[in-house]
Amino acid sequence: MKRALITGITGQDGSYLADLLLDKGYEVHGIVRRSSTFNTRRLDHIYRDPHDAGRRLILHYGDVRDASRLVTLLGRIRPDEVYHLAAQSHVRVSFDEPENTGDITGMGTTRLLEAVLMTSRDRDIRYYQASSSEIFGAAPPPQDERTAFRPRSPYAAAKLYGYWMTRNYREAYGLFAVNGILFNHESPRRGETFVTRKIARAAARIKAGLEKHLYLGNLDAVRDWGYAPEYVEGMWRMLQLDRPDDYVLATGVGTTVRDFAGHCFSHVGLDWRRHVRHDDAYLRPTEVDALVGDAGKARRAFGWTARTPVRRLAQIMVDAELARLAADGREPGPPIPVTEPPDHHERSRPP
Ligand code: NDP
Ligand code: GDR
Repeated sequence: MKRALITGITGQDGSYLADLLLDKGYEVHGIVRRSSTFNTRRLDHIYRDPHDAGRRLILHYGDVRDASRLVTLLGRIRPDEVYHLAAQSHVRVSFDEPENTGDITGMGTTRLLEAVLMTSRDRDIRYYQASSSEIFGAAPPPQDERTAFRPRSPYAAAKLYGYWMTRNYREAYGLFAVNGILFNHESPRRGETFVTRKIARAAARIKAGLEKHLYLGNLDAVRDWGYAPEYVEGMWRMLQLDRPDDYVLATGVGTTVRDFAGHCFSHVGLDWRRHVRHDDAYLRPTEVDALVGDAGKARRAFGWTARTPVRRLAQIMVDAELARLAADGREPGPPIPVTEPPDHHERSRPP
């Protein structure tokens, strides 16, 4: 039985990847941060009691800021494949917490790569790095593996450092290490403060009469939004190749935030213009105007293509929000605002 270790298993991608690897017969180990409240909600459907002898999902406390713990876990688990997904992954928050983002998203990668190297002496470990289209930043679309990097946020700079460290461990030590340069991918499991989930959730709540307005920042930003379960399949495929390399995963279609809102609201018979309002708080000190990827290299190497068009993605996400409201038995009541982290006023956009 193959054994995989996933950092960031409690996140959107980690939970879909755990589903996929369990389906493929893997024993799946995940690193979970200790928290005063449950942070394993996305794993509830696959969680099995630790006393269940047949379980194949095993969770361990750990943190990518804690190097010795990573070495201990790697030595004990002895995985065949390591998927490094843990990150402070919110671009806007990275402007509020640049140092923390550098520590987790940047240095966390080096700590894990070192732990992999230290414990892989007599065996091959395959390592996946969750790299990001954000490393292209201000470079005009379409972007692919040969596009120059022009990061525009502390998050993007930290991810670019992780990208180069991954390449360096591949070239310096012969580690089977790949960068998956993934463009935005979304799902009903997306964090509530990312724009697609925020819009889908608000459209459903407004339809249900729970809220009236949705506050957003830059509606002109263009992103290449795909469906997350297809992207974790691409991560796995990259680790099954004969040789390690770096690959873009993307749909190739760009959509503005405005049009994504249009797709979500029209799905529930509403006009987004009547409900969306502007709030400067959601603008970023430096914005990435347009990311649209070319995944041709992944298609040629392992036959990967995105299959879910953006309008369908919006419908899937809104339908999931409506189903959540129905399951909660929610009647129209006092509005619960769609919020972002409280310190979002701290930095203003430069003139
Ligand atoms: P999420 O924000 O949903 O998940 C991030 C995960 O990292 C969570 O499990 C979180 O734990 C964990 N984490 C955060 N800090 C630490 C830490 N110090 N130690 C250990 N674990 C930590 O991200 P996604 O699932 O959307 O993305 C997965 C990865 O892919 C990230 O690295 C992201 O930057 C990258 N990426 C994502 C894209 C996307 O469109 N989704 C596109 C390109 C790259 P907790 O649940 O406790 O917060
Ligand atoms: P992004 O995702 O920054 O692309 O990073 P996000 O959904 O946060 O923003 C996308 C675009 O929407 C604009 N926007 C808003 N964004 C948020 N969060 N809230 C708003 O109210 C709002 N209004 C407009 C943003 O300015 C931006 O242009 C995601 C993350 O998953 C990263 O971890 C990953 O690396 C990249 O995708 C690829």
